[in-house]
Amino acid sequence: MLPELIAPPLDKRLKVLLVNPGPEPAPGDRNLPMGLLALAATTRTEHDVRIRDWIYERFDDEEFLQDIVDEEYDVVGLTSMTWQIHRAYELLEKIKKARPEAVTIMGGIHPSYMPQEAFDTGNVDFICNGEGEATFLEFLRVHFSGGDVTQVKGMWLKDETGKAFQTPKRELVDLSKLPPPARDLMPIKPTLDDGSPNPEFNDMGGVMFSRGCSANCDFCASPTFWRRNVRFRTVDQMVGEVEDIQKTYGVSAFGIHDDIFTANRKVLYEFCERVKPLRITYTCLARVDQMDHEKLVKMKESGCVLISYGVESGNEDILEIENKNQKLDKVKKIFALHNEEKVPVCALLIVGHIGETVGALQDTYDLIKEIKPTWALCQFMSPYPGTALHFNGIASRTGEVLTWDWKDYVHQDKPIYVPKDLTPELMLEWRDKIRSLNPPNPEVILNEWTSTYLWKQSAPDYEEKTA
Ligand code: B12
Ligand code: SF4
Repeated sequence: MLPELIAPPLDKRLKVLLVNPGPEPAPGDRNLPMGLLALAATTRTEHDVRIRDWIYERFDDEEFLQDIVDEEYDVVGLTSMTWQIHRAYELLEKIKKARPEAVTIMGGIHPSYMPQEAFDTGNVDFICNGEGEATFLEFLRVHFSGGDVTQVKGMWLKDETGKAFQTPKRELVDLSKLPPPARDLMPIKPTLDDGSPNPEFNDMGGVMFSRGCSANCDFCASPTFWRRNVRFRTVDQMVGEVEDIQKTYGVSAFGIHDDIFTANRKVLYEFCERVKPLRITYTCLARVDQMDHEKLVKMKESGCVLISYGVESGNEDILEIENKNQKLDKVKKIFALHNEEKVPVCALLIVGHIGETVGALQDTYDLIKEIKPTWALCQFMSPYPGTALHFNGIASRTGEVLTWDWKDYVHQDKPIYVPKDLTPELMLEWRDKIRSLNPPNPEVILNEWTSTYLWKQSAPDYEEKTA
């Protein structure tokens, strides 16, 4: 299944707990923790794995800790993006106190880039650096057989003084060799207490068919994390997962979370052809330079009801400074195609670009008025770990970073980074001005990623399709 690992399987199954610590990214916003589900799928081939997810369970910390003690887990692993990290550290402190015998390991984008910060909490034993499937399985084999973990590629370890050091990078895995994500381990009950169907089951339609993006935008962590290497699962795997979700959970609305779902024409067309008879609806992300009329029509015919594009800014100089490699003519062309074909389209925008001026913000405003997206989502630029903005120090050189307290990175309700020619007040004013171009429906804007509301609105035959 995976490339050969440096140690043989253990002769016992470990008890492994994988945790999504929360908090919720925005009120009511939930998404399957796809990294943990992928990790659990390979790990359970050798160990007993359970997933706990605060976002879905809202567990009481005391009950959660008591369960860890009662179940006597050997390993507790937490995932974390930057906006979750304060909650992850809080939980880890409690876990270490409640069950010091358990090995604690972190993974995900934040600890991969901020290992020293994580080790300095005193509650993190090991960190998985980057893609987890092969690294975690190999780590468990080596550590629990008393082997030398410095030989395990893809790890952050700490020396006797507590200083973080990394083992060599691990080769990325062949996605066609991985089992489907372990959705069945999600702690979501099929029905509510009153016996009615649990609406959270709709989230089971969150899927990821590829990893990586070939572009290199300064504000994105994907290029470093996935090394600009775009890998797809096979179309058999993609369609099989769709069918399985439909059959098991009765869900026919899918959110495809790949960085650029349209990157491979052959894979895309085969997928479209094969899902057409399944009568699903789906949303996805793409780049305008990875889209054209033929792709759009095929996608529409196969059930695509929304595509979101990183439009980012209406000023080409800004796009160039930040390595977006995107031309406004192409943006205009693709949005016109969407409006012609009546496929809803979302423009993802950022306020507070490097070098942004009021004039450049006006350009963005004018662009949105011209291209008429179904709606525009507008966020503040933030120097997330893993982005060039953070690790190359670009943010600090080109403006002021108002806070490095990761808690402030959760809700995105105020500016975090302010470029030289702007002020926080101007950024708020322009964010609201751009947002005001949206239809006045906050429900749609808040739940863009997961809302079946949107799909119902945009696909008039939705009820019929899913009946
Ligand atoms: C889907 C997604 C979301 C979803 C939810 C994700 C979730 N499941 O909870 C939503 C839409 C909510 C979301 C929101 C945001 N996201 Co987001 N998101 C993604 C996306 C596209 C995919 C995540 C994913 O599932 N990856 C696939 C899995 C396989 O990878 P993974 O989770 O990293 O897991 C692997 C390894 O990390 C490791 N691993 C992970 N956990 C663990 C744990 C252990 C114990 C071990 C051993 C290993 C391990 O093994 C896994 C399998 O290989 C990524 C980009 C990307 N392509 O990864 C951005 C990304 C993670 N998001 C990002 C950002 C910035 C955000 C936002 C802050 C955006 C914003 N500006 O508002 C918001 C959140 C806050 C808010 N206010 O809303 C950044 C993260 C940067 C950072 N340093 O944290 C990314 C990298 C994109 C980017 N532009 O740079 N996001
Ligand atoms: S912002 Fe989008 S296009 Fe740019 S590197 Fe990230 S995923 Fe790729």
